[in-house]
Amino acid sequence: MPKKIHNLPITGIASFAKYPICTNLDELDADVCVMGIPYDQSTPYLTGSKFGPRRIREVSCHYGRGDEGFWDPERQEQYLAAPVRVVDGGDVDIHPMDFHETFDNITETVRKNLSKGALPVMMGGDHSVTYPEARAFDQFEDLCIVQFDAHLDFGQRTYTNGSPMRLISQLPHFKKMCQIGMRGLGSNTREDFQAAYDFGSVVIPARQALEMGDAEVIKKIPQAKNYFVTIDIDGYDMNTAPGVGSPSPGGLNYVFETDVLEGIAKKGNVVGFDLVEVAPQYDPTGITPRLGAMTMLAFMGFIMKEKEKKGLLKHRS
Ligand SMILES: [Mn+2]
Repeated sequence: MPKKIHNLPITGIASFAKYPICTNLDELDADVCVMGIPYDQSTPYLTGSKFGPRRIREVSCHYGRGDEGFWDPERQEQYLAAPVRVVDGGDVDIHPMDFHETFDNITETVRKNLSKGALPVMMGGDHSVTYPEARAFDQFEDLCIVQFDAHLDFGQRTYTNGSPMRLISQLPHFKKMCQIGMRGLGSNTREDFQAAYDFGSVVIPARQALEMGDAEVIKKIPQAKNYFVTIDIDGYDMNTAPGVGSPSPGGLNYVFETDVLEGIAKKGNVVGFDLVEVAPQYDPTGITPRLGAMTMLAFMGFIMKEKEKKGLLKHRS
């Protein structure tokens, strides 16, 4: 009998959730490709989210289950089990000074994932990276972007981490938008909010979202064929996500947010998502990258469950 491999979280190379590594994207053959974007040059104040991907990878090793996937005792479902195939595609190449080159690398990398039929799951990095990611989805019709965030990110300082949603609203392939979790001080100006409303964005502030509950929030998200989701970790309350550049009290919680993510996966075809703004050095407890890793795994599970039901997995059992 072959010797049992224990594969503890502490052993091996720290790929995302210990999934196999495939950094040559020409050879990519998976349902999901997780990649890092260690970039925080667009952060005007508290930088550090460039360390997010490495730290998320490290803590995610705790949840390495491989082909067995995860049993969810609340939903009574097995998630991310074989034949679902997940790989860690490494990181987008970052130019240390020329952000245009970095942004082009991001767009090209997401395009490559899509051309290989893999769901791109990108780990920021600061929130500016969502704009170059979003550029890559121009092949999709009836596309809605859903954002979880404390901040509207509709600012006018172009290419900062406070402006990606405004830039995305100017992309011709995004006609629908929903923004969940906005609150409190330091968010965008009244004019920025007006610009989002004028675009037609459905804005659901944090308190309202929590009072409505997940079912009502899911209903308010515009119906679309395809969804691209951007999860800023600071949409969560700062007591569960202190490791961010702009922490905010009065935020969302894990149960609510993952329930809404599940609802989005059921509502339409999720074509990709990112999780951004984890800045580990502000959080000595390490709960922020952990919350990031678990949110990513949960959403990947919900998306793949829907693909499984529709017979859309690449490798059927
Ligand atoms: Mn943001």
